[in-house]
Amino acid sequence: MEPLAILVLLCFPICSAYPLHGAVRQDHSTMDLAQQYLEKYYNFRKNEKQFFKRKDSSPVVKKIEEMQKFLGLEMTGKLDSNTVEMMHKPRCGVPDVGGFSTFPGSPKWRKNHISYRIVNYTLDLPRESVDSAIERALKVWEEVTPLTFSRISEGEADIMISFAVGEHGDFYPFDGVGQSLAHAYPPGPGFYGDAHFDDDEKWSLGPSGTNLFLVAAHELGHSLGLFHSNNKESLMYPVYRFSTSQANIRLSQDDIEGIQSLYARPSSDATVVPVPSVSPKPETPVKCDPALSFDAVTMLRGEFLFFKDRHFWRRTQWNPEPEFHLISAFWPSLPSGLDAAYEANNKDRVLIFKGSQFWAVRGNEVQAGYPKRIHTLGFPPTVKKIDAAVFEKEKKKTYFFVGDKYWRFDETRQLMDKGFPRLITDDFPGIEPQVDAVLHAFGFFYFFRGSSQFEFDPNARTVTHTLKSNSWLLC
Ligand code: 8MR
Ligand code: ZN
Ligand code: ZN
Repeated sequence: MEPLAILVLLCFPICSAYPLHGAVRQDHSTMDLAQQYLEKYYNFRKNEKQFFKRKDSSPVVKKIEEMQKFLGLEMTGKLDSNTVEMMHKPRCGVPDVGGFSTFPGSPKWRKNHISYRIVNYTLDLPRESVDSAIERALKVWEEVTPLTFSRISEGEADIMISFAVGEHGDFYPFDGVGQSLAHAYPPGPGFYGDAHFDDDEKWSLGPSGTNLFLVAAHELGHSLGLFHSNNKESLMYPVYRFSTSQANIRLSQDDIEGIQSLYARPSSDATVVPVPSVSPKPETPVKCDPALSFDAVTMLRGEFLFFKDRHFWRRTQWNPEPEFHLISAFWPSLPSGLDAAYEANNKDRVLIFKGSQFWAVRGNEVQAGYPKRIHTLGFPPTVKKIDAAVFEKEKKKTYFFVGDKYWRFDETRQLMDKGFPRLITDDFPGIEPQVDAVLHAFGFFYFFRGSSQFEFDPNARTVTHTLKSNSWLLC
Protein backbone atom coordinates (compact mmCIF):
# COMPACT_ATOMS: atom_id res chain seq x y z
CA MET A 1 0.00 0.00 0.00
CA GLU A 2 1.22 3.48 -0.76
CA PRO A 3 2.30 5.56 2.24
CA LEU A 4 -0.31 8.16 1.47
CA ALA A 5 -3.06 5.57 1.58
CA ILE A 6 -1.85 4.28 4.94
CA LEU A 7 -1.95 7.75 6.38
CA VAL A 8 -5.39 8.24 4.98
CA LEU A 9 -6.64 5.14 6.77
CA LEU A 10 -5.07 6.28 10.01
CA CYS A 11 -6.69 9.64 9.75
CA PHE A 12 -9.56 10.37 12.11
CA PRO A 13 -12.89 10.84 10.32
CA ILE A 14 -13.33 14.41 11.49
CA CYS A 15 -10.03 16.00 10.75
CA SER A 16 -8.36 19.21 9.90
CA ALA A 17 -6.06 19.82 7.00
CA TYR A 18 -3.19 19.74 9.46
CA PRO A 19 -3.43 16.57 11.53
CA LEU A 20 -0.78 15.43 13.93
CA HIS A 21 1.07 12.91 11.83
CA GLY A 22 4.58 13.96 11.06
CA ALA A 23 6.70 13.64 8.01
CA VAL A 24 5.81 11.46 5.05
CA ARG A 25 8.45 9.27 3.48
CA GLN A 26 10.21 11.41 0.90
CA ASP A 27 11.30 8.67 -1.50
CA HIS A 28 8.56 9.35 -4.03
CA SER A 29 9.41 11.68 -6.77
CA THR A 30 7.42 14.87 -6.56
CA MET A 31 5.57 14.01 -9.73
CA ASP A 32 4.47 10.63 -8.40
CA LEU A 33 3.26 12.25 -5.22
CA ALA A 34 1.43 14.93 -7.14
CA GLN A 35 -0.15 12.36 -9.42
CA GLN A 36 -1.31 10.25 -6.51
CA TYR A 37 -2.51 13.18 -4.54
CA LEU A 38 -4.52 14.62 -7.40
CA GLU A 39 -5.98 11.23 -8.21
CA LYS A 40 -7.00 10.62 -4.65
CA TYR A 41 -8.36 13.98 -3.68
CA TYR A 42 -9.20 15.68 -6.93
CA ASN A 43 -10.52 12.85 -9.05
CA PHE A 44 -7.66 13.26 -11.49
CA ARG A 45 -7.34 10.71 -14.29
CA LYS A 46 -3.97 10.24 -15.94
CA ASN A 47 -5.39 9.89 -19.40
CA GLU A 48 -8.26 12.26 -18.88
CA LYS A 49 -9.27 13.62 -22.26
CA GLN A 50 -8.30 17.20 -22.62
CA PHE A 51 -11.34 19.30 -22.97
CA PHE A 52 -9.79 22.52 -24.10
CA LYS A 53 -6.95 22.41 -26.51
CA ARG A 54 -4.81 25.24 -25.24
CA LYS A 55 -1.29 24.25 -24.33
CA ASP A 56 -1.34 25.73 -20.86
CA SER A 57 -4.56 23.99 -19.93
CA SER A 58 -3.26 20.45 -19.57
CA PRO A 59 -5.46 18.47 -17.20
CA VAL A 60 -2.74 18.28 -14.61
CA VAL A 61 -2.28 22.06 -14.59
CA LYS A 62 -6.04 22.49 -14.17
CA LYS A 63 -6.05 19.97 -11.37
CA ILE A 64 -3.14 21.62 -9.59
CA GLU A 65 -4.97 24.94 -9.87
CA GLU A 66 -8.13 23.37 -8.56
CA MET A 67 -6.25 22.01 -5.57
CA GLN A 68 -4.51 25.36 -4.99
CA LYS A 69 -7.79 27.20 -5.19
CA PHE A 70 -9.41 24.80 -2.80
CA LEU A 71 -6.62 24.95 -0.28
CA GLY A 72 -6.26 28.72 -0.57
CA LEU A 73 -2.85 28.61 -2.21
CA GLU A 74 -1.72 30.91 -4.98
CA MET A 75 -3.10 29.48 -8.24
CA THR A 76 0.10 28.99 -10.19
CA GLY A 77 -0.81 25.67 -11.79
CA LYS A 78 2.75 24.60 -10.94
CA LEU A 79 4.18 22.29 -8.34
CA ASP A 80 5.78 25.13 -6.44
CA SER A 81 7.17 24.63 -2.96
CA ASN A 82 3.99 25.64 -1.10
CA THR A 83 1.96 23.23 -3.14
CA VAL A 84 4.34 20.32 -2.73
CA GLU A 85 4.53 21.05 0.98
CA MET A 86 0.75 20.89 1.17
CA MET A 87 0.72 17.60 -0.68
CA HIS A 88 3.13 16.22 1.88
CA LYS A 89 0.80 17.06 4.71
CA PRO A 90 -1.17 14.03 5.77
CA ARG A 91 -4.84 14.60 5.53
CA CYS A 92 -8.29 13.21 5.92
CA GLY A 93 -9.50 10.46 3.64
CA VAL A 94 -12.50 12.53 2.68
CA PRO A 95 -11.46 13.89 -0.67
CA ASP A 96 -11.80 17.59 -1.29
CA VAL A 97 -13.89 16.51 -4.22
CA GLY A 98 -15.76 13.52 -2.85
CA GLY A 99 -19.41 13.43 -3.73
CA PHE A 100 -20.57 16.92 -3.01
CA SER A 101 -18.43 19.26 -0.96
CA THR A 102 -18.76 22.68 0.53
CA PHE A 103 -16.21 25.45 0.92
CA PRO A 104 -13.88 25.41 3.93
CA GLY A 105 -15.91 26.46 6.96
CA SER A 106 -19.13 25.74 5.05
CA PRO A 107 -20.17 29.36 4.46
CA LYS A 108 -23.87 29.74 3.70
CA TRP A 109 -26.45 32.49 3.56
CA ARG A 110 -27.92 33.12 6.99
CA LYS A 111 -31.28 34.07 5.52
CA ASN A 112 -33.68 32.41 3.14
CA HIS A 113 -34.47 35.34 0.92
CA ILE A 114 -31.60 36.23 -1.38
CA SER A 115 -31.36 39.09 -3.84
CA TYR A 116 -29.54 39.02 -7.13
CA ARG A 117 -28.74 41.56 -9.76
CA ILE A 118 -27.67 41.11 -13.35
CA VAL A 119 -25.22 43.96 -13.56
CA ASN A 120 -24.44 43.79 -17.28
CA TYR A 121 -25.11 41.60 -20.28
CA THR A 122 -23.27 39.61 -22.90
CA LEU A 123 -23.93 40.60 -26.50
CA ASP A 124 -24.11 36.92 -27.48
CA LEU A 125 -27.73 36.58 -26.41
CA PRO A 126 -30.81 38.74 -26.16
CA ARG A 127 -31.17 40.28 -22.70
CA GLU A 128 -34.39 38.39 -22.01
CA SER A 129 -32.60 35.11 -22.69
CA VAL A 130 -29.91 35.97 -20.19
CA ASP A 131 -32.58 36.94 -17.64
CA SER A 132 -34.45 33.72 -18.19
CA ALA A 133 -31.34 31.50 -18.12
CA ILE A 134 -30.34 33.01 -14.75
CA GLU A 135 -33.88 32.75 -13.45
CA ARG A 136 -34.12 29.09 -14.47
CA ALA A 137 -30.70 28.39 -12.98
CA LEU A 138 -31.80 29.85 -9.64
CA LYS A 139 -35.04 27.92 -9.83
CA VAL A 140 -33.10 24.68 -9.94
CA TRP A 141 -31.81 25.39 -6.43
CA GLU A 142 -34.97 27.07 -5.22
CA GLU A 143 -36.90 23.87 -5.89
CA VAL A 144 -35.01 21.86 -3.32
CA THR A 145 -34.31 24.40 -0.58
CA PRO A 146 -36.23 26.89 1.53
CA LEU A 147 -34.44 29.64 -0.44
CA THR A 148 -36.23 32.20 -2.58
CA PHE A 149 -34.64 34.70 -4.93
CA SER A 150 -35.65 38.12 -6.06
CA ARG A 151 -34.07 40.24 -8.70
CA ILE A 152 -33.16 43.85 -8.15
CA SER A 153 -32.00 46.18 -10.90
CA GLU A 154 -30.06 48.69 -8.84
CA GLY A 155 -27.81 48.80 -5.83
CA GLU A 156 -26.04 46.01 -4.02
CA ALA A 157 -27.54 42.53 -4.24
CA ASP A 158 -26.32 39.46 -2.39
CA ILE A 159 -25.43 37.83 -5.70
CA MET A 160 -24.08 40.28 -8.26
CA ILE A 161 -23.93 38.64 -11.68
CA SER A 162 -21.71 40.12 -14.34
CA PHE A 163 -19.98 39.41 -17.63
CA ALA A 164 -16.37 40.42 -17.98
CA VAL A 165 -13.26 39.69 -20.02
CA GLY A 166 -9.66 39.33 -18.87
CA GLU A 167 -8.70 41.20 -15.73
CA HIS A 168 -11.90 42.33 -14.09
CA GLY A 169 -11.07 43.47 -10.61
CA ASP A 170 -10.44 40.25 -8.72
CA PHE A 171 -7.51 37.88 -8.47
CA TYR A 172 -8.86 35.59 -11.12
CA PRO A 173 -8.58 37.25 -14.52
CA PHE A 174 -10.43 35.52 -17.32
CA ASP A 175 -8.45 33.85 -20.04
CA GLY A 176 -10.07 34.25 -23.44
CA VAL A 177 -11.98 31.44 -25.10
CA GLY A 178 -12.09 28.13 -23.22
CA GLN A 179 -10.56 27.03 -19.92
CA SER A 180 -12.14 29.16 -17.30
CA LEU A 181 -15.72 29.93 -18.32
CA ALA A 182 -16.96 31.56 -15.17
CA HIS A 183 -16.41 31.60 -11.45
CA ALA A 184 -18.34 32.43 -8.34
CA TYR A 185 -17.63 33.17 -4.71
CA PRO A 186 -19.13 31.36 -1.75
CA PRO A 187 -21.73 33.15 0.43
CA GLY A 188 -20.67 36.19 2.40
CA PRO A 189 -20.62 39.99 2.31
CA GLY A 190 -19.21 42.18 -0.44
CA PHE A 191 -18.02 40.30 -3.51
CA TYR A 192 -18.85 36.99 -1.82
CA GLY A 193 -21.72 35.25 -3.55
CA ASP A 194 -20.99 37.06 -6.81
CA ALA A 195 -20.79 35.21 -10.12
CA HIS A 196 -18.60 36.34 -13.02
CA PHE A 197 -18.97 35.01 -16.56
CA ASP A 198 -16.15 35.15 -19.09
CA ASP A 199 -17.53 37.16 -21.99
CA ASP A 200 -14.85 35.77 -24.29
CA GLU A 201 -16.94 32.60 -24.36
CA LYS A 202 -19.64 32.33 -26.94
CA TRP A 203 -22.66 32.15 -24.63
CA SER A 204 -25.57 30.14 -25.96
CA LEU A 205 -28.79 28.47 -24.97
CA GLY A 206 -28.15 25.25 -26.83
CA PRO A 207 -25.41 22.70 -27.27
CA SER A 208 -23.06 24.86 -29.36
CA GLY A 209 -20.88 27.42 -27.65
CA THR A 210 -21.12 27.55 -23.87
CA ASN A 211 -24.54 26.96 -22.41
CA LEU A 212 -25.34 29.83 -20.08
CA PHE A 213 -28.08 28.03 -18.17
CA LEU A 214 -25.84 25.07 -17.39
CA VAL A 215 -22.84 27.15 -16.33
CA ALA A 216 -25.04 29.57 -14.37
CA ALA A 217 -26.70 26.73 -12.47
CA HIS A 218 -23.23 25.44 -11.56
CA GLU A 219 -21.88 28.88 -10.61
CA LEU A 220 -24.95 29.70 -8.54
CA GLY A 221 -24.37 26.43 -6.72
CA HIS A 222 -21.02 27.95 -5.69
CA SER A 223 -22.76 31.23 -4.81
CA LEU A 224 -24.96 29.28 -2.41
CA GLY A 225 -22.03 27.49 -0.81
CA LEU A 226 -21.53 24.27 -2.74
CA PHE A 227 -18.07 23.40 -3.91
CA HIS A 228 -17.32 20.66 -6.42
CA SER A 229 -18.51 17.10 -6.51
CA ASN A 230 -16.63 14.15 -7.94
CA ASN A 231 -19.91 12.60 -8.94
CA LYS A 232 -19.88 12.76 -12.74
CA GLU A 233 -23.66 13.06 -12.83
CA SER A 234 -23.60 16.04 -10.53
CA LEU A 235 -24.18 19.58 -11.67
CA MET A 236 -21.30 20.51 -9.39
CA TYR A 237 -18.89 18.23 -11.22
CA PRO A 238 -16.14 20.66 -12.16
CA VAL A 239 -16.06 19.89 -15.87
CA TYR A 240 -18.32 21.59 -18.35
CA ARG A 241 -19.81 19.22 -20.88
CA PHE A 242 -23.03 19.57 -22.73
CA SER A 243 -24.57 16.34 -23.84
CA THR A 244 -28.05 15.92 -25.12
CA SER A 245 -28.90 13.43 -22.40
CA GLN A 246 -28.38 16.19 -19.86
CA ALA A 247 -29.52 18.76 -22.37
CA ASN A 248 -30.60 21.11 -19.68
CA ILE A 249 -29.98 20.38 -16.12
CA ARG A 250 -29.73 17.34 -14.05
CA LEU A 251 -29.83 18.07 -10.41
CA SER A 252 -28.46 14.79 -9.16
CA GLN A 253 -29.23 13.28 -5.79
CA ASP A 254 -25.73 14.36 -4.89
CA ASP A 255 -26.49 18.03 -5.66
CA ILE A 256 -29.70 17.81 -3.66
CA GLU A 257 -27.93 16.24 -0.71
CA GLY A 258 -25.19 18.86 -0.97
CA ILE A 259 -27.44 21.88 -0.99
CA GLN A 260 -29.68 20.41 1.68
CA SER A 261 -26.67 19.86 3.92
CA LEU A 262 -26.46 23.66 3.96
CA TYR A 263 -30.12 24.62 3.71
CA ALA A 264 -32.27 21.97 5.26
CA ARG A 265 -35.99 22.29 5.10
CA PRO A 266 -37.01 24.22 8.22
CA SER A 267 -39.38 22.39 10.53
CA SER A 268 -42.94 23.44 9.89
CA ASP A 269 -43.54 24.55 13.47
CA ALA A 270 -41.48 25.76 16.38
CA THR A 271 -41.47 22.47 18.29
CA VAL A 272 -38.24 20.59 18.44
CA VAL A 273 -39.10 17.89 15.97
CA PRO A 274 -35.90 16.61 14.40
CA VAL A 275 -35.96 17.24 10.69
CA PRO A 276 -33.83 14.98 8.53
CA SER A 277 -31.14 17.12 7.02
CA VAL A 278 -31.78 15.68 3.59
CA SER A 279 -35.39 16.33 2.93
CA PRO A 280 -36.87 17.87 -0.16
CA LYS A 281 -39.39 20.67 -0.05
CA PRO A 282 -42.79 19.27 0.89
CA GLU A 283 -44.02 19.61 -2.66
CA THR A 284 -41.04 17.78 -4.09
CA PRO A 285 -42.16 14.20 -4.62
CA VAL A 286 -40.16 11.50 -2.90
CA LYS A 287 -39.69 8.46 -5.11
CA CYS A 288 -40.06 5.85 -2.38
CA ASP A 289 -43.01 7.46 -0.66
CA PRO A 290 -45.45 4.51 -0.41
CA ALA A 291 -48.29 6.90 -1.26
CA LEU A 292 -46.62 8.11 -4.45
CA SER A 293 -48.86 8.30 -7.50
CA PHE A 294 -48.01 9.52 -10.97
CA ASP A 295 -49.66 12.07 -13.23
CA ALA A 296 -48.46 10.47 -16.44
CA VAL A 297 -46.05 7.77 -17.56
CA THR A 298 -44.49 7.16 -20.96
CA MET A 299 -41.67 5.43 -22.71
CA LEU A 300 -39.13 7.37 -24.72
CA ARG A 301 -36.55 5.57 -26.82
CA GLY A 302 -36.63 2.57 -24.53
CA GLU A 303 -36.49 4.68 -21.39
CA PHE A 304 -39.34 5.26 -18.95
CA LEU A 305 -40.51 8.68 -17.87
CA PHE A 306 -42.68 9.07 -14.74
CA PHE A 307 -44.27 12.49 -14.31
CA LYS A 308 -45.32 13.93 -10.99
CA ASP A 309 -46.28 17.58 -10.41
CA ARG A 310 -43.34 19.71 -11.64
CA HIS A 311 -40.92 16.81 -11.82
CA PHE A 312 -40.25 13.59 -13.61
CA TRP A 313 -38.10 10.55 -13.07
CA ARG A 314 -36.25 9.05 -15.97
CA ARG A 315 -35.34 5.40 -15.78
CA THR A 316 -32.80 4.32 -18.38
CA GLN A 317 -31.97 0.74 -19.31
CA TRP A 318 -28.37 0.84 -18.18
CA ASN A 319 -28.81 2.80 -14.98
CA PRO A 320 -31.16 1.30 -12.44
CA GLU A 321 -31.04 4.49 -10.40
CA PRO A 322 -33.66 6.82 -11.85
CA GLU A 323 -32.76 10.40 -12.66
CA PHE A 324 -34.93 13.14 -11.22
CA HIS A 325 -35.58 16.30 -13.20
CA LEU A 326 -37.75 19.36 -13.27
CA ILE A 327 -40.06 19.26 -16.28
CA SER A 328 -39.28 22.92 -16.89
CA ALA A 329 -35.57 22.21 -17.03
CA PHE A 330 -36.13 20.06 -20.12
CA TRP A 331 -39.14 21.77 -21.62
CA PRO A 332 -39.50 25.28 -20.19
CA SER A 333 -42.77 25.93 -21.96
CA LEU A 334 -44.58 22.84 -20.67
CA PRO A 335 -46.97 23.08 -17.75
CA SER A 336 -46.65 21.00 -14.59
CA GLY A 337 -49.24 18.56 -13.30
CA LEU A 338 -49.66 16.73 -16.60
CA ASP A 339 -52.62 14.49 -17.39
CA ALA A 340 -51.17 11.98 -19.83
CA ALA A 341 -48.18 11.25 -22.05
CA TYR A 342 -47.29 8.69 -24.70
CA GLU A 343 -44.52 8.00 -27.15
CA ALA A 344 -45.97 8.42 -30.59
CA ASN A 345 -45.55 5.89 -33.36
CA ASN A 346 -42.95 8.19 -34.80
CA LYS A 347 -40.14 7.47 -32.36
CA ASP A 348 -38.45 10.20 -30.41
CA ARG A 349 -41.69 12.08 -30.13
CA VAL A 350 -43.75 12.25 -26.99
CA LEU A 351 -47.24 13.69 -26.89
CA ILE A 352 -48.05 15.39 -23.62
CA PHE A 353 -51.55 16.22 -22.45
CA LYS A 354 -52.93 18.67 -19.98
CA GLY A 355 -56.54 19.86 -19.95
CA SER A 356 -57.85 20.40 -23.43
CA GLN A 357 -54.37 20.83 -24.92
CA PHE A 358 -51.51 18.64 -26.02
CA TRP A 359 -47.89 19.23 -26.99
CA ALA A 360 -45.44 17.24 -29.09
CA VAL A 361 -41.89 17.19 -27.77
CA ARG A 362 -38.78 15.85 -29.41
CA GLY A 363 -35.51 15.90 -27.50
CA ASN A 364 -35.80 18.99 -25.41
CA GLU A 365 -37.80 20.94 -27.94
CA VAL A 366 -41.50 21.48 -28.05
CA GLN A 367 -42.47 21.16 -31.70
CA ALA A 368 -43.81 24.07 -33.70
CA GLY A 369 -47.58 24.30 -34.02
CA TYR A 370 -48.24 23.06 -30.47
CA PRO A 371 -50.14 23.08 -28.18
CA LYS A 372 -53.10 21.78 -30.16
CA ARG A 373 -56.58 21.10 -28.93
CA ILE A 374 -57.34 17.50 -27.96
CA HIS A 375 -60.54 17.75 -29.98
CA THR A 376 -58.44 17.76 -33.17
CA LEU A 377 -57.81 14.06 -32.35
CA GLY A 378 -61.52 13.33 -32.56
CA PHE A 379 -62.75 13.67 -28.98
CA PRO A 380 -66.25 15.06 -28.51
CA PRO A 381 -66.57 18.48 -26.84
CA THR A 382 -67.72 16.77 -23.61
CA VAL A 383 -64.19 15.46 -23.06
CA LYS A 384 -62.37 18.17 -21.15
CA LYS A 385 -59.23 16.25 -20.27
CA ILE A 386 -57.60 12.85 -20.69
CA ASP A 387 -56.65 10.67 -17.72
CA ALA A 388 -54.05 8.50 -19.41
CA ALA A 389 -52.74 7.53 -22.82
CA VAL A 390 -50.68 4.60 -24.05
CA PHE A 391 -49.35 3.55 -27.42
CA GLU A 392 -49.26 -0.10 -28.41
CA LYS A 393 -46.57 -0.40 -31.04
CA GLU A 394 -47.53 -3.83 -32.34
CA LYS A 395 -50.95 -2.64 -33.40
CA LYS A 396 -49.95 1.00 -33.87
CA LYS A 397 -52.92 2.05 -31.78
CA THR A 398 -53.11 4.57 -28.99
CA TYR A 399 -55.56 4.07 -26.13
CA PHE A 400 -56.94 7.16 -24.40
CA PHE A 401 -58.56 6.68 -21.01
CA VAL A 402 -61.17 9.20 -19.85
CA GLY A 403 -63.22 8.48 -16.73
CA ASP A 404 -64.75 5.00 -17.10
CA LYS A 405 -64.32 4.96 -20.89
CA TYR A 406 -61.54 4.61 -23.38
CA TRP A 407 -60.99 5.60 -26.98
CA ARG A 408 -58.72 3.91 -29.52
CA PHE A 409 -56.78 6.02 -31.99
CA ASP A 410 -55.25 4.63 -35.17
CA GLU A 411 -51.79 6.17 -35.49
CA THR A 412 -51.43 5.07 -39.11
CA ARG A 413 -54.59 6.70 -40.31
CA GLN A 414 -54.41 9.41 -37.61
CA LEU A 415 -58.08 8.83 -36.87
CA MET A 416 -60.15 7.68 -33.93
CA ASP A 417 -61.35 4.07 -34.48
CA LYS A 418 -65.08 3.50 -34.97
CA GLY A 419 -67.06 1.97 -32.12
CA PHE A 420 -65.40 3.97 -29.35
CA PRO A 421 -65.57 4.99 -26.56
CA ARG A 422 -66.04 1.70 -24.80
CA LEU A 423 -66.20 0.93 -21.08
CA ILE A 424 -62.81 0.23 -19.52
CA THR A 425 -64.25 -2.59 -17.38
CA ASP A 426 -65.62 -4.37 -20.46
CA ASP A 427 -62.27 -4.71 -22.18
CA PHE A 428 -59.86 -4.46 -19.24
CA PRO A 429 -61.60 -6.50 -16.56
CA GLY A 430 -60.10 -5.88 -13.14
CA ILE A 431 -59.12 -2.29 -13.98
CA GLU A 432 -61.18 0.22 -12.11
CA PRO A 433 -61.64 3.71 -13.43
CA GLN A 434 -60.30 6.22 -13.23
CA VAL A 435 -56.69 5.59 -14.08
CA ASP A 436 -53.80 8.03 -13.60
CA ALA A 437 -51.39 6.68 -16.17
CA VAL A 438 -50.78 3.64 -18.39
CA LEU A 439 -47.59 2.10 -19.72
CA HIS A 440 -47.23 -0.64 -22.33
CA ALA A 441 -44.13 -2.76 -21.90
CA PHE A 442 -43.10 -6.42 -22.23
CA GLY A 443 -46.50 -7.20 -23.77
CA PHE A 444 -48.38 -5.99 -20.69
CA PHE A 445 -50.36 -2.90 -19.89
CA TYR A 446 -49.43 -1.32 -16.58
CA PHE A 447 -52.28 0.72 -15.16
CA PHE A 448 -51.41 3.26 -12.45
CA ARG A 449 -54.11 4.26 -10.04
CA GLY A 450 -53.09 6.15 -6.92
CA SER A 451 -50.26 4.28 -5.23
CA SER A 452 -51.24 1.00 -6.90
CA GLN A 453 -50.25 -0.46 -10.21
CA PHE A 454 -51.97 -3.28 -12.09
CA GLU A 455 -50.18 -5.45 -14.60
CA PHE A 456 -52.74 -6.46 -17.20
CA ASP A 457 -52.18 -9.27 -19.69
CA PRO A 458 -54.15 -8.37 -22.84
CA ASN A 459 -54.18 -11.95 -24.11
CA ALA A 460 -55.46 -13.51 -20.91
CA ARG A 461 -57.60 -10.40 -20.36
CA THR A 462 -56.77 -10.40 -16.69
CA VAL A 463 -54.73 -8.57 -14.08
CA THR A 464 -51.63 -10.68 -13.48
CA HIS A 465 -49.93 -8.66 -10.74
CA THR A 466 -50.70 -5.83 -8.37
CA LEU A 467 -47.70 -3.67 -7.54
CA LYS A 468 -46.87 -0.37 -5.89
CA SER A 469 -46.87 2.48 -8.39
CA ASN A 470 -43.28 3.33 -7.62
CA SER A 471 -41.98 -0.23 -8.12
CA TRP A 472 -40.37 1.02 -11.35
CA LEU A 473 -38.26 3.41 -9.33
CA LEU A 474 -36.72 0.47 -7.46
CA CYS A 475 -38.35 1.14 -4.13
C1 8MR B 1 -20.79 22.78 -15.19
O1 8MR B 1 -20.50 24.11 -14.96
C2 8MR B 1 -19.21 24.55 -15.02
C3 8MR B 1 -18.11 23.70 -15.11
C4 8MR B 1 -16.84 24.24 -15.19
C5 8MR B 1 -19.02 25.90 -14.96
C6 8MR B 1 -17.74 26.44 -15.03
C7 8MR B 1 -16.67 25.60 -15.14
S1 8MR B 1 -15.12 26.26 -15.27
O2 8MR B 1 -14.37 25.38 -16.16
O3 8MR B 1 -15.24 27.63 -15.74
C8 8MR B 1 -14.35 26.24 -13.73
C9 8MR B 1 -12.86 26.39 -13.96
F1 8MR B 1 -12.21 26.22 -12.82
F2 8MR B 1 -12.54 27.54 -14.49
C10 8MR B 1 -14.91 27.26 -12.82
C11 8MR B 1 -15.93 26.67 -11.86
O4 8MR B 1 -15.83 25.52 -11.49
O5 8MR B 1 -16.86 27.38 -11.49
ZN1 ZN C 1 -14.06 37.31 -11.29
ZN1 ZN D 1 -17.25 25.09 -10.26
